[in-house]
Amino acid sequence: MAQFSEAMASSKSDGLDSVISVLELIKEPMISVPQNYVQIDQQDPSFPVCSDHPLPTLPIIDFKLMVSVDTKDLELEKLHSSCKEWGFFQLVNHGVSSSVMNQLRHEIVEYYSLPFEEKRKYMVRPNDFQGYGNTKLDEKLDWGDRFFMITNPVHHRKPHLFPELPPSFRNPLECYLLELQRLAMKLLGFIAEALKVDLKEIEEMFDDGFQSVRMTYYPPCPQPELAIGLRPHSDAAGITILNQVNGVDGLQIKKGGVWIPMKFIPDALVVNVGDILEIMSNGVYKSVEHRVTTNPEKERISMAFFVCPQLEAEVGPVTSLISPQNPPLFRRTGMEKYVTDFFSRKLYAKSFLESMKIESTEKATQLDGSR
Ligand SMILES: O=C(O)CCC(=O)C(=O)O
Repeated sequence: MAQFSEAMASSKSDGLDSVISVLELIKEPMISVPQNYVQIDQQDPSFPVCSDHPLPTLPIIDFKLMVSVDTKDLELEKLHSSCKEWGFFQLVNHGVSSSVMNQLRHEIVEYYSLPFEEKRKYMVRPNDFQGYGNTKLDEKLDWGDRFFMITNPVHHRKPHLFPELPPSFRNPLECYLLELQRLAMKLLGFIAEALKVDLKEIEEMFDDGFQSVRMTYYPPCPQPELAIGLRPHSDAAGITILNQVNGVDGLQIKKGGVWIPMKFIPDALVVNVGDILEIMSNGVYKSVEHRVTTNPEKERISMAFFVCPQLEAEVGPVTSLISPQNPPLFRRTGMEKYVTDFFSRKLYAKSFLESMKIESTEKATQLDGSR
């Protein structure tokens, strides 16, 4: 565990000067975004907005239909094809208490309206990456104030973050996380069924697993065509459950080389396949690149919950999916090393998953041998 903590501590931000708040920045009237926020990727087209091309809609999975004997098989098929073809779906009738969700929404808005001096207490500290702020990943910055923290195992919680949140925020957040953890375990069970792999193997890996949350506030942006709320990336997790807290759109998913905007469905949660599930399914399911655009008028608030295996688990293709006809596409590695390696890299597209591919390792070994 020490190796994990030390490596994580030295892996990211090098001091408070690299942590910036966009909310603070926009307190001064602004008509153009500062140069270090200009980073829109012009290469991949967005889906054309015109009546000839109706917007492709993200699959919708109804949790109620999945738990009902009469409708389960059909919904499982839909789940399987959504994870294969989209890597994303909207989950309705998920059963997460609406009072907990409403309370949480209210408290997140309250949190972001706290004076900067209050939020400063939770700021990302030197040589860390957990906490509040817009951490500098490279010379360019995303247009959003994030708050990232590890929430499970509980002894990995930073004493100045989760435990120090105002109780009015901390308590509904704790209830929400417990509900999401239960929901995640059920979803992973259905995913195991859909993939036809041993349910126990998946349950044992993810039970009381490594979990984290990223809450993000994307303020209105004076030049949305130039800045990006969150740069393109896939998630390192098993699955991610995203709550679009204030219902403002902005999430886009890359499919067939085109960015497709996702339409908000009230009370739905968005679930996506992460890199670990792509690895475990040996590439059957896809972790898909996504990004968040900015909006000239409205702020967007989201909370992503990342569900991963236990730190003691081994990440790799599920053995029952491997055969001479279907050889492993990804390397196996301990979860602790996986997390450390992930946090020591830049968040960029699917670069981390690429590094896990057997092909690339072999190529690297061959290259090393030829030096
Ligand atoms: O804010 C969003 O909608 C997406 C958040 C996300 O992708 C992340 O936090 O990794």
